[in-house]
Amino acid sequence: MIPVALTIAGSDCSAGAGLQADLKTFSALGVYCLTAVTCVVAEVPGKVSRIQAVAAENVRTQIELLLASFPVAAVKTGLLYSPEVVEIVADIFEKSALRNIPLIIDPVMIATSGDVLLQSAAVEIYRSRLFRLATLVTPNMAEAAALTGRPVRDIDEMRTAGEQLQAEFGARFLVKGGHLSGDRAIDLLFDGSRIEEFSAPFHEGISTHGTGCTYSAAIAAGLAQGHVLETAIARAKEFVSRAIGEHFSWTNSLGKIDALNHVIQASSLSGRPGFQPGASPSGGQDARST
Ligand code: PXL
Repeated sequence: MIPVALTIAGSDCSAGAGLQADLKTFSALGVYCLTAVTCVVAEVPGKVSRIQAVAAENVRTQIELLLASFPVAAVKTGLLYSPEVVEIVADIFEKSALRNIPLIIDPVMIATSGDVLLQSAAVEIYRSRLFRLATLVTPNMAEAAALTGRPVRDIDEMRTAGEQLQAEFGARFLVKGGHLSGDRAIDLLFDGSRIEEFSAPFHEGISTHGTGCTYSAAIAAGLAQGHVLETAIARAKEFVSRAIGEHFSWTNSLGKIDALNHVIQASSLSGRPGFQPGASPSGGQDARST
C-alpha cells in the first residue's frame, strides 16, 4: 500500500516551491500527497506579486478532514502565512492521538527572492507552540538568524544557532547551509546529544527557488516510508541536490528562468551522500520524541 503524507503549505503558481514542490516530490518518491492549502501566492522565480490567505477555518477543515479520512504517515508544514493558521496547526497536533505522526516543520519566512512571506506575528506562535511538537525543524541560515537573534554566516555560527534552538525548543533542528561559502552545501542536524553533518556539492549559476520546500518534503516522504530520520535526511539531501543539478531552464525576453526538476527516480538514490555520523552511535527514531 502506498504511504500517505500531508503537506500544509501555500500555493506557488510557478510550481517550483510551495505545495506544488511538495506534491511533485512526494509523487517522485512514491508517497501519496495530500495538500491543505494555507494561502495562494502569485509569483514567478525572483518575484512575489501577491499573497492571499485562505480563510483560517477553511484550513482547519482541510486538515481535520484529511486526517480523519486517510492513514496519514507523516506531515510537513511549509508556508503557514498567518498567526491564525499556526495556532490551528498547533491546536490539531497538540492532540495526543496525533503525537506519533512525524511532523516536519519548515519555518518558511522569506522567499528566495527576498520577499517576506510569513506575517511577523506568526513567528511567536511557532516559538511558543509549534516547534516543541516537531520531529524536525528545518531552518535555513536566514531563518536560524531570525529565530536566534544572532547572525548566522558560517559553519561555526550555524553550530551555535543549532545548539541554541535545539536546547530552547527541545526538538531536533536541521540548520541548512545552502548559502555557505565554499564548495559544499553543508547541513547540520542537532538532536540534543550530537551533531550530524549532511553535505552535497554546490551547483553554480543556477537560480532556482523551492529547494527548502523540496528538501523538507523529501524528508517527510522518507519518514512516511518508515526510514529513520538520518536516512530520510540523507536521501532527501541527495534528491534535492539532483533536482538542482538536473534543473530545467527556459529563456524569455527578460532573461533565464530555472526550475527544479522534481522527477528524480527514487530507485537511483544511493541513500547516504556526504553523511558524516556524529561521535556517538546513531539511534535514529521515526516518531516524534525528545
Ligand atoms: O520557497 C519558499 C516558499 C514556500 N512556499 C510558497 C512559496 C515560497 C517561495 O516563493 O511561494 C508558497
